[in-house]
Amino acid sequence: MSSKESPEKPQHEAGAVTEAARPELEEPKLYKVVLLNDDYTPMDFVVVVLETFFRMSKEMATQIMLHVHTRGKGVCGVFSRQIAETKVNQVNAFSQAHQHPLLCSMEEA
Ligand code: TYC
Repeated sequence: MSSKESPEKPQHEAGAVTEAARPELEEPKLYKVVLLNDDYTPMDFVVVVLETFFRMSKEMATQIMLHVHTRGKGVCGVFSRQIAETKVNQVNAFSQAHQHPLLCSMEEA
């Protein structure tokens, strides 16, 4: 494509007006960031993780923590791949630094 052309710009050629072919762009995939239950991480620590890394209120963080505690896992949020990877790495590093076995992972949404 020359510097003057763009996919949105109609092409004028010998009186004909045509739309340039515009390749379809795929929607970027989304990923659920998931927290897993374990028997050792203190409930208060999980609430702090949800408040700190997922910007939840204490009330919402407590609800999600109790959901994970009773059901085994729960969704903390849905993000693009890069943001989801960053959240997972931040949470797991924070848990390790505090010597808790809390695990965070991601799944295609
Ligand atoms: N099951 C933990 C306890 O009884 C609390 C907990 C909740 C741990 C959620 C992890 O993702 C988790 N102390």
